[in-house]
Parts: sequence; structure tokens; C-alpha cells
Amino acid sequence: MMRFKHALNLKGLLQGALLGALAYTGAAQAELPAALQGTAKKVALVRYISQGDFFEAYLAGVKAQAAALGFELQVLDARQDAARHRDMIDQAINSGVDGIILQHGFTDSVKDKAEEAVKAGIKVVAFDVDAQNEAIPQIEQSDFELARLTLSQAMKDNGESMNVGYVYVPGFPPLERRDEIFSQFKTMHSGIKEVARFGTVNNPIANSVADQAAAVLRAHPDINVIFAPFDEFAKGAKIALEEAGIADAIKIYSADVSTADIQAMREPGSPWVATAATNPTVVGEVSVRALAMLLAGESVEHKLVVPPTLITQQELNDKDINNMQDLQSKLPSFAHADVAMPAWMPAPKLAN
Ligand code: SR1
Repeated sequence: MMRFKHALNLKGLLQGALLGALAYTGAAQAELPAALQGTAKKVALVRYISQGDFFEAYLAGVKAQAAALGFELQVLDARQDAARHRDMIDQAINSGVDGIILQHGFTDSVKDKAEEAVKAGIKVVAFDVDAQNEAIPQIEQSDFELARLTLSQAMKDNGESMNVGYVYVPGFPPLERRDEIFSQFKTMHSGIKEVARFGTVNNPIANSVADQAAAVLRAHPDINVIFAPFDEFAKGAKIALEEAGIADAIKIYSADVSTADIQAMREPGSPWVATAATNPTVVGEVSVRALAMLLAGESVEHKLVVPPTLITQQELNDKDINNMQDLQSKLPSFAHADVAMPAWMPAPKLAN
């Protein structure tokens, strides 16, 4: 009888394993829509900005999802030069791509070029740049939520009164959305004072911000909070605080996360106490998936939003999170985003 019970359990286990394997291989091998079969689709990622952990991880996601779909990918990098960004969109169009992902940049410099691409029959999606075109789905993180999470944590830690050094560069849609929330917080809480504003995206961004922050901190010794809603800004602020020997007196609140950021937040005495972030690799995957859906002739919502998670220094220490892999396994909301995920979409294989 015992043996029979074991046999049944074993049979159940084997069935479960088989079903699991079928489900997995089924998902991995689901047939692509007819429009995506045959000759590999050529797609281009045209980036305005690419230096820093966020952009590297985003690119890894783009590459992985493109490979899973069998796409031929070219990456064009304008290195923060708007004229070059325009030229590169032309270059992509002229090279006969089927699809383009626009990443960052400014409406004024991409709008007409993006429209040309659409008119030429090229499918286009945009991440963090407003192409102002109904045919171009806009991908973004929930920047409003991201700023709200970070600033709420700052209030939890510091109370209703803060003298804030704010790191900001106008013109970038994600930073502008985060800025909208900071403005709301200042209006709603009279104790939140913006004492100084500075910021730059000149490469290397963190070092350039560190130079500015050093001068700002000397001029405004009353600052007790730095709101730096981009991880390269936070890295710069941290360098300045540590060099000035005042890292114990000022707290940094940021956006984005990477293995390097986690390590910086967990250094003993680190002033960087919280960040709110999506998984940038997942955002890269979502960008390619949205493009693939357009290329398959499917409709895509005009706005695709990837939700963020709040990550505190305390939580990183409590859960002993050392890198992005730990973050994904210990905060599962971080590993995936079911955005632009039709049943046929092949799962990317990421090199971990
Ligand atoms: C200069 S814009 C920087 C931001 O772009 C992405 O949205 C990242 O979250 C980063 O903070």
C-alpha cells in the first residue's frame, strides 16, 4: 500500500514536471505571428544618452529580447548630441530597418524624423522621449510614482521639514515628470524647502555632478536632504558628501538601481538611503516587445508604463541584497513586468 502511494506521488510529480516543462518550452517555442516569420526583422535602437548603469542594463534587455525574437539589431548612439540623434534616425531609415526604438532625446529634435520613419512604413516606439505621434507608442517608467515613493520615504525619514539640494536637468521627460511631483510636494508641504538646484548630464555624469555638488554644499551648509532622481546624480552627490566629510549629516534620495548602486547604498555610513526603480533590463525588453507587436500587425496601447518599487538601504541590509540578481529573487515584483506580453512572445534569455 505504501509503495502504491509512493508510486502515485511519483506519478504526480512526474506529470507536474512534464507539464511544467511543456509550459516552459511551449512558451519558449510558441509560434511567432506570420509577419515575424521568415527573414529576420531589422531593428535599430537610436539612443540619445547611453552612459551609466541604467542605460547599460536597458541595452542588455533590448539585446536579449531582440535575440529571442530573432531580430537583427543595430545600436546607434548619439552621446547626448541632438543633431547626431537626428542624423542617426536618418541613418536607421536609410539602412532599411523595419523598426526603430527611440530612446531619450527631445521632442523638437526627433518629432519630424520619427514622422518621416512612420510615413516610410517603419514601425517606431519611443522610450522616455515624446515623439508626439499617435502611431508611436510611448514607453515610460511610472516616473510620477517613482518620485512619489522616494519623496514619501524622505518625509518618513526626515519629517515635514527639509532643506533640499535638488539635482535636476530640464528637457528630459522622465526628469520633468519626477519634477512635477517634487513641485507638488513643495506646494503641499510648506516645510520642504528647495535650497539649491543644480545638475548636468555632461559625461562622466557622476563626476560632473560631484563637482557641482561640492560647490553647492559649501554655499548651502543648511542642506540636509539631496533629492537626486537619477542614479548618476546620486553617485555624484555621494562623492561630494564623502569628500567634504559630511556624509553622516545629509541623506540622498534617488531613482534607478543597479548592482553598483546597491553596493554604494550598502557601504558603511552611506548617505544614499533610498531609491525607487524599475528593472531597466525589463524596460528594455518591454521596448522591443512593443515594437515586435507593431511589426506583427497587433495594436499596442499608446502609453506603456512599467511600475517602480521603493528600495531602501534598510531593506537591502535586512534582506542582505548584494546585487540585481538578489533584488530580483528577494523582491519578485522586480523581475518581470507583464507589459506588452502577448502569449506568443518568446522569453528573453539573459546572461546573468
Ligand atoms: C537623463 S534621464 C535619466 C533617467 O532616464 C531613465 O528614465 C532613468 O530612470 C534615468 O533616471
